[in-house]
Amino acid sequence: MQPPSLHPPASKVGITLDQHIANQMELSPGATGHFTSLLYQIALAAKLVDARVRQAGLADILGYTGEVNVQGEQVQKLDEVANETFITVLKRGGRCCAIASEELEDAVFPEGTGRYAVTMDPLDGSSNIDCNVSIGTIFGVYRRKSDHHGPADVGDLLQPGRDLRAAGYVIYGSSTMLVYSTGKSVHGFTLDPTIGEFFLSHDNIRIPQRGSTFSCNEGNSIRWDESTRRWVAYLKEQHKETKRPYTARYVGSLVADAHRTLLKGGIFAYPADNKSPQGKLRLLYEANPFAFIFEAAGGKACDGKRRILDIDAKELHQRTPLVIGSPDDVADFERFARSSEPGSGSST
Ligand code: P6P
Repeated sequence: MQPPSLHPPASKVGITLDQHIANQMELSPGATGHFTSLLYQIALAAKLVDARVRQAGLADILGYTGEVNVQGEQVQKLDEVANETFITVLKRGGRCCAIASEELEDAVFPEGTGRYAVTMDPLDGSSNIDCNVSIGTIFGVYRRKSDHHGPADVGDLLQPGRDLRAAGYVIYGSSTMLVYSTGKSVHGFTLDPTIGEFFLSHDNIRIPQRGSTFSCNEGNSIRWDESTRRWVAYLKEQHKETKRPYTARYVGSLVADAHRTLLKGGIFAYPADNKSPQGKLRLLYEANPFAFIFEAAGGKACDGKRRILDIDAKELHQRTPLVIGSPDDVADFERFARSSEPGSGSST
């Protein structure tokens, strides 16, 4: 008996990412194709990075360069490869006027009249690279604010998350997936490495109203405030109607933890603590893109008190506490956070 063909007949071929993006453009009256072209470039860069991630163990690009990035973290070679790949592709594409990257202290302003600004973490979770844990790319796309006949400036990047035009991430895991949203819905595409094409595999992702998993680094609990500790203790209590006790899942790679939470429901939290009073994660290229995606999938995203997408961005590498997940689960977190406010008096 013949094994099933790896390449089904054309009639069975799924929807490619490029086709999906083109279809979305057709739904946008007056679209010029610039935004579509930018998304194609991001997908191309993702494929190029995927190829390098898959080779990393063999091509001796694991390990440290000895450099230290703006975060004060050891830069892994794969970080540099990913950063350079996205910047090169975006520059050549001509649709991007400004780029903020976790790997660069200052913004990059490609020449030309690009109408979009991109914020990105080119390879998030890179400390996990050499132990083969899933890592990822995170990106956000804004419309340019400055006059496109003149030079772009950092104001094109320092926009609130609610003004994002699109956001997405790539997870380089057991398979490589690109998940993106233009605000109304969220779609996932899985890479077929045999032909280098992303195919629609998760159409219109919706997060469950409530989950049964929580994801946070409890190793930090000694540094949390009392309300955060009480929130985790609450999740560990026995209470069938609210699916407690919850299961704990924490990879330590934001893209992996967020992706699981998006698909299965529950909550991911990287709260503030007395070592990182502003939180650890970055607003522009980690929190905002995921907040945009989670809200488009019916979820919620806050810093404990404020909606992430409403936080004003004052600097490129600004940190924020991040709580994302199912709406009921994020509401529980906010209830505990409010209980710590002076005069709250509320019992939780
Ligand atoms: P911790 C990875 O370094 C990262 O930036 C995110 O991907 C991840 O969510 C977080 O840091 C993990 O931080 O302190 O738990 O190791």
